[in-house]
Amino acid sequence: MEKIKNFPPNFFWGGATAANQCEGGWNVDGKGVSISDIMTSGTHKDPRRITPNIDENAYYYPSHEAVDFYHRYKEDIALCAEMGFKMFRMSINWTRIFPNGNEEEPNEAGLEFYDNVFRELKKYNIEPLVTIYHNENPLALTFECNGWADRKCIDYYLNFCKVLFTRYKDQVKYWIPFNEINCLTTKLGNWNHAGILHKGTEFFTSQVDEPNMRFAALHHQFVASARAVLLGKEINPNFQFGTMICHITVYPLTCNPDDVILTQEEDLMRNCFSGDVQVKGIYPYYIKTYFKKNNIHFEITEEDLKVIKDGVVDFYSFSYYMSNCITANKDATQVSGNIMGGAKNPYLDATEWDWQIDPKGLRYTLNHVYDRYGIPIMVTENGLGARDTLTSDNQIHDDYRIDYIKKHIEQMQLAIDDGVDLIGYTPWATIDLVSVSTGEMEKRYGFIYVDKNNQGEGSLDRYRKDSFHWYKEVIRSNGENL
Ligand code: BGP
Repeated sequence: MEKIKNFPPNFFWGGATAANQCEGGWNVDGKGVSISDIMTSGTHKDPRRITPNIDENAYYYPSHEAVDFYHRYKEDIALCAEMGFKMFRMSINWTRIFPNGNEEEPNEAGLEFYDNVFRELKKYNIEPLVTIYHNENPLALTFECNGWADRKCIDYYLNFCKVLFTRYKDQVKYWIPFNEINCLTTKLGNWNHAGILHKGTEFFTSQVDEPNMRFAALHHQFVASARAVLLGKEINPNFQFGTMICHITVYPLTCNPDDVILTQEEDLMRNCFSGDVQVKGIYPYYIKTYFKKNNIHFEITEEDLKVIKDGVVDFYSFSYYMSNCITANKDATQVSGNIMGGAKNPYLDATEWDWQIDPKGLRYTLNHVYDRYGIPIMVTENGLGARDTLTSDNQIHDDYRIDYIKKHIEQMQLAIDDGVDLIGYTPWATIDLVSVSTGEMEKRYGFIYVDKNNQGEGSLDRYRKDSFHWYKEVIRSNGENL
């Protein structure tokens, strides 16, 4: 059948990053310590540890140097421009601006760093897409009020937002208040999404769960997000705000109605709940029932509900890496790596980290989301984590990454043809950086290779991968030449 629609002419082709995973410079120019700075390195089998007692000799902390974007942003942005980027997704490290999160006055050196980054992007006509919060909570707020468990954090965050909106009102138009806000619907989100320290433990941990606290933290982030939207629009009515949902697309493993019902529950809780709050401005019926049945209590004021209703976002953005199969059958074979578990899908291949690769699921998801919300959509993360090899003549032949991204772009094209209003694609990641789940450097996602290994050794030199040249042509041809 003939295609009706192609990628629109002003489509935002680009790439994504996050401050804590690429900047490094963790303690320079007045920067404070963030919760990501106290996460040790780890491996697939031995997950990252998180300790507030920084001991440089005992542990390796990947974010302390990361890939040194802090000092190399000019070189990196020039490479993005060479690929033809229209959009660059980045986050602002809260602790560069407010080292402890609670100061009255911001740290000028931190603000200047982002002035410089925006100036550099502007030079090449690259639109910034700024995540205000990407796991960079100030550690001091953990000690002061247990992070987002306390609603005090909302005011600190708003103060941070006010400084950003005022300072960058002419440099930045697109904002994402929280990265993957819905991770707090599972215990996975406990540590790096909310900065909550569990009582009686020396460590932050994602193994201990306290649902009351977790859902309270999520609620505080919803209120903070809505207040940020309202405040931002006062400062510049042209600002556009978006969700950022870690979209875990779910299928019933079989047509057994028990599997179908479970899948629906999972979709509502993991994906729809946060989207419904941020896009529709409501606390949906199913979550109220869930809270009642599971005895979950935390404070929701009338004022909170009003703010949530008024402060809805303008676009829906999400990360898409995989899909999960859900089943009531306890004996079904499970996948080890999929975020939030799930049963093995016999029709799909998986990455080395056992994330099930499902390009068609992206088209399905885009239609699902557009049907539910009917607002513009951006895919703000999608990509393949893989071990790359640097050849003796400094080449990286990552045809597996090209294959992954190509297949996902094909499905985005089909979704656009279906009628979905997709406006941008910023795959993860622009450049190799520190992996969140493992802390490894060698789980690479970038179009740009960085010479650094899991132990933190390497020259930090940048090299163009084969995918770099390929993506450049994709952008040049506006998605025609895949
Ligand atoms: C998302 C995060 C990113 C990124 C990505 C890949 O959840 O928003 O920060 O890291 O996942 O995950 P990982 O690094 O664990 O492979």
